[in-house]
Amino acid sequence: MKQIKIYISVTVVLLLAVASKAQQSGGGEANPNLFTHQKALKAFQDNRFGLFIHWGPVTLRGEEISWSRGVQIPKKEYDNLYKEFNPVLFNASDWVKTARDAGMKYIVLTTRHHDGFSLWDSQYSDYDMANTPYGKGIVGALADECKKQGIDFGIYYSICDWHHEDYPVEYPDQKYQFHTEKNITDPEVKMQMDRYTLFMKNQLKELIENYDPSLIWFDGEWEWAWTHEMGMDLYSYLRGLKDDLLINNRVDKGRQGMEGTTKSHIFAGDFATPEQRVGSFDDKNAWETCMTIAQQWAWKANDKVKSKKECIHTLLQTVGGDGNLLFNVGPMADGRIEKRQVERLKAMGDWLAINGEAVYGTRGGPYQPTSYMVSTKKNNKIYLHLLSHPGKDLTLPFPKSIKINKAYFLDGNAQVKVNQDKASFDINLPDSLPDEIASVIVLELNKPAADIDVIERLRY
Ligand code: JFZ
Repeated sequence: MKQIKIYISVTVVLLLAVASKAQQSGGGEANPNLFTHQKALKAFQDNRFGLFIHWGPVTLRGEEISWSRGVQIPKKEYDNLYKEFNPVLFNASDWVKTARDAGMKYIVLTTRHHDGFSLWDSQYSDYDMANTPYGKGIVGALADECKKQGIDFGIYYSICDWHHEDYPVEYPDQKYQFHTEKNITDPEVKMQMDRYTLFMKNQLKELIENYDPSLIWFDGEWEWAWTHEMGMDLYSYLRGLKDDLLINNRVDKGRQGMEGTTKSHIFAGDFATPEQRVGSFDDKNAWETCMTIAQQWAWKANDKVKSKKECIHTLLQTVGGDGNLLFNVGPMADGRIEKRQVERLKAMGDWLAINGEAVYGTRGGPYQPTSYMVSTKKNNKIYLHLLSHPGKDLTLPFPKSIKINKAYFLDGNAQVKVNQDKASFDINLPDSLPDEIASVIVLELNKPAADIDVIERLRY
């Protein structure tokens, strides 16, 4: 009997190990024992909402960061913009306050985008903030201010660098066309990439040691010069420097296009990165949608800002699908974030000030998101986020083994009447909801909501 018990518990432990491995790939196939740091991942997921910041000398022209180099702006002109970059109105505390007022819990800054310009004073590059008229880096000030105001700080770092002499792809121009013929087994390219990888590691070590980021957000991994082996190697190098770092899946080659999910767990990375779209419901693999508040990543004059409704619904569709939202602004060349964008973010923060309980620290589900309703859960509660009025009666499938003790609107606490039947419940809704953009109904249960399986869109 005792032996059987041991046998069973060993099997359970093994199954758990296999399950957790399947859940988070961490270091990829080259590092089978390097799992995602679970505590860091939980803190990241609990945050749910962060500010992405795309910024650099290109904002002087209002064109897209990196992609306009050699297209809208001649290359030589682009590469010299930093000599005019003097953001005298940059104020780290204002940026962090903007994020906090929006209800955001973390910030990710483009410390170096594909154009290769470093926003800090880097000892490994002269193409950096220290050599602008402004004369000093801005990453440290932002990192310090984040710490002060209780916001997690992350750094975006592009793997491709279309400016660096050792990086063998220069885009967009003809050299790029030429180099697509080549590959990294070419001895000359191999040597360049070895030097370039060392450069990246040096810069990343510098960033980690000086600014202590909680996450690194890679990008630009899709070009041929970057390989699966290099990705896994970089991942394990960074975890070696700081074990509780979180690293997105763009460190390696496993990303499926703009959908952003990881193809297979042979690839390194701690979370998936859908871009400019809300990711599909997934409560097994961590993910974070990145999206612009307007059209462009970097600042552009009169860029069309998303409506308040679009902004809030995007956040709720994301958390309802069990993901994070990294919402992007591009500050102006003088260092300020545009007033229209600050105001829009504040509107999100105002909604969260009332309804934040239904967002922070929750997980998506149990209901699969629909256009009019998403759901989140935490402890003994389910939160139904109504994105439009679903009609007089809201009827939803529900496990009969769980009892709904009480239901009420999070905004104002008005109780709503619930009739629970065998495998469903019915809520009688008032003619108008407390908030026309999104109203949250709390269901208090007699059991933890985490135990409820995902409820497919069967009857609603
Ligand atoms: C990438 C960046 O290029 C972009 O500037 C921004 O930083 C975003 C978060 O990440 O997005 C991409 C990457 C590749 C393509 C388009 C956008 N592409 O190949 O068309």
